[in-house]
Amino acid sequence: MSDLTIWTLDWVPEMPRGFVRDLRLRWACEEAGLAYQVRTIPFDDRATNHLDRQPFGQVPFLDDGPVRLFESGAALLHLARKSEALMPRDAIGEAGTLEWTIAALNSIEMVTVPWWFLDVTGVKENGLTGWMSQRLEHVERVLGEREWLAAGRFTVADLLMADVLRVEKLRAFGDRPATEAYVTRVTDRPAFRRAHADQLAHYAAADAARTAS
Ligand SMILES: N[C@@H](CCC(=O)N[C@@H](CS)C(=O)NCC(=O)O)C(=O)O
Repeated sequence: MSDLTIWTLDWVPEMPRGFVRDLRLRWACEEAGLAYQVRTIPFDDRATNHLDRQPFGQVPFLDDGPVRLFESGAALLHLARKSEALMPRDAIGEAGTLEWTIAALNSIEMVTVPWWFLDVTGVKENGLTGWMSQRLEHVERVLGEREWLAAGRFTVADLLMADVLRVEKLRAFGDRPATEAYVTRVTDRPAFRRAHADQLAHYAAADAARTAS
């Protein structure tokens, strides 16, 4: 048995399947060739049934032997320290990977997730659209100039940025050809495809178990 355990929910409705953030950790392990197992907490009562592991009642969280982490970004950086496939070992490449990993979370996802939530509630005027457009245009400019965010190669920063940007509503919003090509390129990687298929299979098996019980 591997020391790495990725924790997620035992079941979710159709809508977030393929997007539950355990996929980020599965994907990183697949890229790095790290063995892992997946364990689950019950979807029912999820807001309070694992607060000792994730203080906001969310998933994913990670065990690496005695090391325990919540927040997908923290778990990804932990995995990146285990494998050069995710983060170069030279100081400049590592710094670029760190800054773009944090940028994906704190400059992009910070606005895209609230924008998406407001959008699905059906608000007539989404007040976050201007702010989000500005951020996405900056990413578009960067990706128009280079293939990867850091170190001239795929890193965990690309994994995270592509995961943030691959949301259908975002892809359908505006016209950003360099970003679209980037998201397609990164999510075409075999490691993403395996992680994505495994998450879908996990929830399909959960459906089957629910039906049987
Ligand atoms: N900042 C957290 C966000 C985690 C998050 O949003 N998790 C979602 C699944 S992708 C969740 O647990 N949702 C259930 C809920 O909030 O009740 C991270 O990146 O780990």
